[in-house]
Amino acid sequence: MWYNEKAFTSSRYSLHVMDKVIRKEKSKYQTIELFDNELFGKVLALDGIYQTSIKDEFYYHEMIVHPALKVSHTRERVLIIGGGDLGTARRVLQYPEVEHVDLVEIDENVVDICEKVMPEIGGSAWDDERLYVKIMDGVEFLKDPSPQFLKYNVIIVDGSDPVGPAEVLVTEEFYRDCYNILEKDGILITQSGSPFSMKESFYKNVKTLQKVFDDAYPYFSPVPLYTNGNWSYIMAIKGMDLHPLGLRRQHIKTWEKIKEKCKYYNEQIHTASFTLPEDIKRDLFPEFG
Ligand code: SPD
Repeated sequence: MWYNEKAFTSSRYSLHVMDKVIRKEKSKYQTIELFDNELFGKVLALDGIYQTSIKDEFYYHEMIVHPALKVSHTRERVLIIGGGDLGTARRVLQYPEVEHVDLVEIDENVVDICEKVMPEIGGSAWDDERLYVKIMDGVEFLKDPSPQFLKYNVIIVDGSDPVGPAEVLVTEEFYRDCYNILEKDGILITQSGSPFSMKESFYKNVKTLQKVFDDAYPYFSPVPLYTNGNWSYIMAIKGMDLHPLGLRRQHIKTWEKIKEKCKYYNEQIHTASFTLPEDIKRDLFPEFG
């Protein structure tokens, strides 16, 4: 039996299902499916779209976390929107300077299934006392801060693809709310889909972030589970003192330790990932020539 990804583009990526679909359930928000594949191990799909797998998750999770945490000046407080498998949280919590992480996931069932069926993705994050998992809509969370609400140094938006239900996570209003709860010199990272098959939404996303933030830089990496070549992310910066290729002297020691835990990410990958392909440079950054 083969699983056909229900991609919204005109290409589909099929994966062989070993034995049978391990779990399939409809939550209040989406259809959650888990199956085993020879190459990827356990694979999680939401509404028919692959999200993550045991064997390749490090490509995506290392790239959505380390570029921000490496260049940020301060990293005490981090907000993750989405990311119910805890793969993003696990990487954030590798930094000893991180004191508090709020993870806001809309779908309780995703967290529950991931904890029971693929706990390896979140690893030690499941028991880390610095992590606070809140089951609620990320958009609502930003609108209704608690009285003790403190601002964040880094926000990571680890949602589904920026089309359909997750479209609210790429609006100007959502990004303004994010900007307002970031500290000065704060960083937001979002995954922004395939720069090839989701080009239109990717371009729009970059432009919206450039408008709301003081600067925004796309970057790229391969994710074997995701279709159509490279995957894109955007780093948006509040304030004028940060640059995606910077590393503060006081963070060098931490970085040396983090590096040992990575399987994909390193300094060279970091620098190379911000290199713009010619078409994107021409379309989005013509001033760079
Ligand atoms: N094409 C699917 C992109 C999904 C991105 N988010 C995945 C969540 C993994 N933590």
